Amino acid sequence: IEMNHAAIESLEAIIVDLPTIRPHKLAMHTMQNQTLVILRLRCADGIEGIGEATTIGGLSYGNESPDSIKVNLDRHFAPLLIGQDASNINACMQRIDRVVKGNTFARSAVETALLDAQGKRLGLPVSEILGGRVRDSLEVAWTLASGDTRKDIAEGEQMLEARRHRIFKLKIGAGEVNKDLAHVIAIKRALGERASVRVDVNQAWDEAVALRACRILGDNGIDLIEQPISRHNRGGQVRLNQSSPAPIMADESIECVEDAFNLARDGAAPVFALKIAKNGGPRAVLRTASIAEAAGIGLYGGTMLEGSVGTLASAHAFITLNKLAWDTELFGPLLLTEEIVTEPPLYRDFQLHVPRLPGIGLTLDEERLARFRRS
Ligand code: MUC
Ligand code: MG
Repeated sequence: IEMNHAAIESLEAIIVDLPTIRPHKLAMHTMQNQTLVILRLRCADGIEGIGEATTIGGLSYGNESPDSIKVNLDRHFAPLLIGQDASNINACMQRIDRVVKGNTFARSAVETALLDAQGKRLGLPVSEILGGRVRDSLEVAWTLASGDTRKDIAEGEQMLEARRHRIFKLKIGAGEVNKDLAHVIAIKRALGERASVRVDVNQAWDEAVALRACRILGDNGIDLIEQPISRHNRGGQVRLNQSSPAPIMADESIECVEDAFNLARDGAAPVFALKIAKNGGPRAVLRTASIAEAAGIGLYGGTMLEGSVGTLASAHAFITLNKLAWDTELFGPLLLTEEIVTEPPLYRDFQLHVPRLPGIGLTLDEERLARFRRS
């Protein structure tokens, strides 16, 4: 029997609570802080891979919560992986596929940790393990979500001035629709042609409201409308896609790679938000990107507001893509006031710069991790 030098020895899932710079208001939840799940995957060759599974607002966004992610990693994923060869990522992920349904967030943490470990083992960045990067940095949007029009305009102006962001996404849908539209139009008027202004409705409208609202948004210079109606109303998404003057982006509609295929087949959206957590990891999200590319659908690099680990894991996948027509929103670490890695990701001149270091290129700061982990 051949020696398995990279046998997986342990998986440790750690819940981390971090403060945010301000409340972040979404249609279904207002974030007062952010909770990350950090995965440490230790191998017999002394290599440790790290991954992250992070969602928004407990169970208010998706099917997995930080608590369920940790329990499922500990009880269901770990026994499947311990003793397996960490250097064979295909074999490890296929072993999970055979037993585990859904749970793409937890799966993404595992796939990220395996890629990080393999990168460290071979001395290569994750982007190179994924076939090679075609760029070193990504344009990053910022979300204006203070809940206050004047504060949002001031924040947008500050970001333009600091050359940090020139694409802004507004989170609407929680309020009365006419008020929301007035909020968006006021921000677009203030920022004008200096910025791309987009909205994310997080499924809050019904089809009738969306038919009218999308027209008004498009007529007022809004560049992109993200997930205006429920992921369950596929017919409505197809109809809206035919009537809206501004392009519609699918976000919640994609909970797995198969959803992406079905949306593409139905002609439900001309733009897809790519999220590693909703597809099952950096490799899985590239399968959704391939479906989109084959269907002529534009790509956008999305986020679940992950910390540095999930953000750079996403970035390593996105920098391998030929074209991100709608850029990215990989700003998660900038929403947090504290870091749990030694060298935070670098944001400069509207871009996130992706390090050429082995793995995802991050080292956990043990002292900070100990301080912010949930006991
Ligand atoms: C979402 O729905 O896209 C991404 C950016 C942000 O502010 O919220 C998220 C989630
Ligand atoms: Mg969204």
